[in-house]
Amino acid sequence: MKDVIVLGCDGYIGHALTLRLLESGYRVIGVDDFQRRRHVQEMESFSAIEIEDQFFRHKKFKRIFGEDSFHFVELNIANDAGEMEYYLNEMTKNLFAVVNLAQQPSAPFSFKSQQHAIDTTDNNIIGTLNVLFWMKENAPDVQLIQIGSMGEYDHAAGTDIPEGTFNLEYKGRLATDVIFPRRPGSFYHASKVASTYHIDAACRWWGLAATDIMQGVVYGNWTPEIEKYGTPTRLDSDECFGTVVNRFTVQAIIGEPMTIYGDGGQKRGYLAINDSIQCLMLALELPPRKGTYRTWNQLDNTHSIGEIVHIVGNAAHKYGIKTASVNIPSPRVEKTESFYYKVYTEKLKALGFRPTRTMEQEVEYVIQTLAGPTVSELYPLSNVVMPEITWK
Ligand code: USQ
Repeated sequence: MKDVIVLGCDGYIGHALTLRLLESGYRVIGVDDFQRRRHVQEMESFSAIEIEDQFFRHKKFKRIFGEDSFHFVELNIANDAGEMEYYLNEMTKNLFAVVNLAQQPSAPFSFKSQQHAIDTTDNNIIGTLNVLFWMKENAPDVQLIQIGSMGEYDHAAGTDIPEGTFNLEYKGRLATDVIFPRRPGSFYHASKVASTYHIDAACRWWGLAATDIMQGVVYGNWTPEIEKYGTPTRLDSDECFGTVVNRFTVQAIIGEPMTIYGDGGQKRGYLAINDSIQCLMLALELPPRKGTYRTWNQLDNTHSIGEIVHIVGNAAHKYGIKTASVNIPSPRVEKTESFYYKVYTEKLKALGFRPTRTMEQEVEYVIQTLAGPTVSELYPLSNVVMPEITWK
């Protein structure tokens, strides 16, 4: 049995990935400090789709997949490198890969205060450094998979966006495999840029192998394992942890207008959670050679915010839900008029990636899961519809 360490196993993607790994026969060493649960509480919000208590979840994994299939340690990887080293060495038997999802993932949360910017930076950058140093000493031959962000690039720069690296011609000479210029959209995204450089360097200096994924905005809740075992991942809708499709879907269900920031012309890349997991599994099962830093853009489609309002609206109307939208000044510093946006996504396709879920399907799945007699339990989420955190 192969071991995979999932750092951040209790998060939105971490939980869905852990289930897929267990279902695929891997032994999972899960690490989390439950900060996502605490941060959503700090936003005075809750997951619209009810999730299990963490300890109940872990017992369930063991019951379904076997006592030795899943092991968990509660730990913050940025705060305690010593403890992390001790537990990871104790718990792993036949390590195959390390997946680092133990990151503070919200751009607005990183702007909540100076301390939030510092905590995001510490958590994400120091956490990643601790993982790299642990791997150098203890697991130099296994792959690191890390999720970076499409927001490391300037979305509105007006150029095509290649896959992480590109060939740069300057004064008639060609530099190959150069890291494509970054211009992060928030303190959170800046922490991801730092990790890009740290991971690339660790591959060059120490011979590690890594896949650093530039992922778009993830949405939805369906995976075959979530459905089969009735163990959903979280679905947030507050201004920090609700990504825009999930936020609009919940807003539609509770009868609030969809909050379009600015003109709504801003484009982003999007991906259903099942397809995010599909891509992570491709990275895992087709590792790069030792000493290789590999990066790709991970998204299925690009949309403007205005298009997403239509997609959510059309899906909601099928269930008799009337929707509305409101344009409010963007709390972020971002271009919200329509702009040129072309992202290359050839590498994943070459590895066999085929999207399985459309945005419409995911919105309908969430509506089917949430709409009904108990929808009134979601009404308190009306309090987290309007954004209050600004970039300025
Ligand atoms: N937006 C609205 N209305 C809302 C919420 C968001 O118009 O109520 C707009 C934002 O202005 C932004 C776009 O939707 O232009 C996406 O915002 P988001 O909150 O869904 O996503 P973002 O802050 O970009 O971050 C999310 C994840 C992050 C990941 C990133 C990928 O939280 O972890 O790295 O998506 S990317 O967007 O490509 O940078």
